[in-house]
Amino acid sequence: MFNTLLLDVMVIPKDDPVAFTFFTGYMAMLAASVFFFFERSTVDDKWKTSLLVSGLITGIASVHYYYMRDYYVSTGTNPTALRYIDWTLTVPLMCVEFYLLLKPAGAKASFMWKLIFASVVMLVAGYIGEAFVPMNSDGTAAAGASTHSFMWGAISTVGYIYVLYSAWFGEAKQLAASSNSSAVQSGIQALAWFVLAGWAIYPIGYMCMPGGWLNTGLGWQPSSVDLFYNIADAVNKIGFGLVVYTIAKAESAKTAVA
Ligand SMILES: *C/C=C(C)/C=C/C=C(C)/C=C/C1=C(C)CCCC1(C)C
Repeated sequence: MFNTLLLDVMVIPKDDPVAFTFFTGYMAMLAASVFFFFERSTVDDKWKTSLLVSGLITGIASVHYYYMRDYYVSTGTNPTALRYIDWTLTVPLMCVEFYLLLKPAGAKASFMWKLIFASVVMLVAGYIGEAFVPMNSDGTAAAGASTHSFMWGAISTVGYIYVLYSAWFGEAKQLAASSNSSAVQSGIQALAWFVLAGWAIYPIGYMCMPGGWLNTGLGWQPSSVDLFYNIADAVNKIGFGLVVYTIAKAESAKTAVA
């Protein structure tokens, strides 16, 4: 009886950075949610929804990480489906954050829906590219794998470029420019950097899978897909939330003085 119990204990290999980042990501994002939820009471009413969404993003991710770390540690394979379910919920919420921040500057719901649509295209194409890549039974890339991952990766990138363009030059940028708050302007600029530098980590991970360029070209292991995704998730989800928090705090301090 004792033995069966022991079998349920998960073993984290001490030289497995993927497992380490699954556990660290889980804990860090859980802590971030607690932080955002509690800090909500310290900002003006109009910022409370933004902080709620920040906490939801890290909260949803941390629950997924709870399951993904178990999945990874017990099977040694990539939890692709859980990963994309997580993203399909959290990335549209990041688009909602853009909208909430820019609403006082005149952002319309259509602005939000366009961003959400682009992000869903990005994720659905990425999922097809990753989950249905032709593989041999020994886990190596089968014929057509490179074409498959390139084609779906390219479609996904179109969605990504739309969000990137909006943040740097398009609608998001223009709305921020018409905002009379310098906190909102610099905040949107910071989010634009996250979309450029932080989100760019994901395609790097994607290219490590069998058939991907970094896998066939540099021989990078498929397990490093998750290493890149785990690092990127913690940076982007907590970072996005902190930018929103900083804006909310700065703006609330202004009204406190006025
Ligand atoms: C919290 C999760 C976030 C911010 C996830 C972002 C994911 C991406 C920006 C993924 C992008 C991809 C491409 C641009 C091409 C290859 C396939 C993807 C889905 C990895």
